Amino acid sequence: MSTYHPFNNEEAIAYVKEIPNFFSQESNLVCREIGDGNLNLVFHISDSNTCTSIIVKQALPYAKVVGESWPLSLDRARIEREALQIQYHLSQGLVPKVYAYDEELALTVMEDLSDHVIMRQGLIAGEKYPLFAEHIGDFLANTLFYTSDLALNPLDKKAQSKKFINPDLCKITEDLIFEDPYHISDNNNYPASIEDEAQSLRENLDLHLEVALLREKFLTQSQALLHGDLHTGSIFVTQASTKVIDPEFAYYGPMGFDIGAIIANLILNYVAQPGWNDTEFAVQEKEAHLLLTVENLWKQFESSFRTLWNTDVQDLMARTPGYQDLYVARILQDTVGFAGCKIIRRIVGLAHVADIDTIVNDELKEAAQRKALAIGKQLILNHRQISSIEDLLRIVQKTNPT
Ligand code: SR1
Ligand code: MG
Repeated sequence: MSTYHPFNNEEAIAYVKEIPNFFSQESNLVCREIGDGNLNLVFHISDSNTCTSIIVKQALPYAKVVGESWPLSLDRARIEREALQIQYHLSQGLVPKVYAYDEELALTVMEDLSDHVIMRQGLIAGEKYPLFAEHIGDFLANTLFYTSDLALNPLDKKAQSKKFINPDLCKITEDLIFEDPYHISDNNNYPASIEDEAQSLRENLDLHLEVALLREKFLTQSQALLHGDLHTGSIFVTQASTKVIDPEFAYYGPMGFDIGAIIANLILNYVAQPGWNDTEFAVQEKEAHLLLTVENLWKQFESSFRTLWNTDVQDLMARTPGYQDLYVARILQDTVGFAGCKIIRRIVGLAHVADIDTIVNDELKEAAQRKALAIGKQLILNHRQISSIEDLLRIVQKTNPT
């Protein structure tokens, strides 16, 4: 057994050569470290003779984005791998297949998805993904329903939730999403040009109250096994295929947190459109498509989730008339509130999104930042009054910076 140390390219090649039935000893393996995320090493290894390829992902004992001063548990590699395996099974392959792993080395060997693109990059390039809403709606319905008390008996559910206590990564979310944007914090990161907006986030106590309620849900509601970081950088796409990656933030939490995360990232791309298109017509066309994607995603989730409930619910009390409607209505309200929190953190918090940060024109970039903050605030402030996905869409369309 090897003791933990971060791999270099040669070690990654030597490791995968030993995986049974994958590469032969005669393979001519080429390795590139391609990790561009905040936390891990990612090695892409391919055989130049056969073009077969594989990914080795290894956790670092600290947050790469900040450095060794921010230590992180290596157990997150186990959590990510176990979440991938559960989600692979529940979503019929909408996540990469795990081929091998080593807990001591905190590494997982998995399917290479290089024939896909990261959805955030695709959206920035103006691409559309016709099957995305349906795929992600189904992914969310299946993974959330089948890991909840609706489908698991309470003993199995508690046994499973114990394996996904993920304190270090939850703490990142608790701080970066639910606390820092509303206070002075060294973690915050925004240009001086929007200091007025940041100050108003710090002073708006009505907003703080709603964020405190959402934070409480994140801290206490063990509703289902979440992906935990479901932004458009955690999804690989082609026109025909969708694959969800990187569930290292997985834990038992409120369902709306995952749904809100992906909707927030579609809205962040929506507010960025004037920065990426030359004509008003093109902006409006892209905006309409993104809002339709949000609507279809929620509708697909709701319809699949209700179908699973009607055919496969195990909890007797969940069959009580009216309960399903109340349950779904609360998921929608949580979704809207969490989406608002996720939008705000990407503008004033530590980690941003390329959809907005790489807009070249400074005026258009600032306009996108201000619009995102205005929408984020309205979603949070109104989330407890939301009763349909159309309510959310209206807020997004009608909200402009003051
Ligand atoms: C210190 S990690 C910063 C962010 O990157 C991840 O993707 C999560 O969203 C986290 O909040
Ligand atoms: Mg990630």
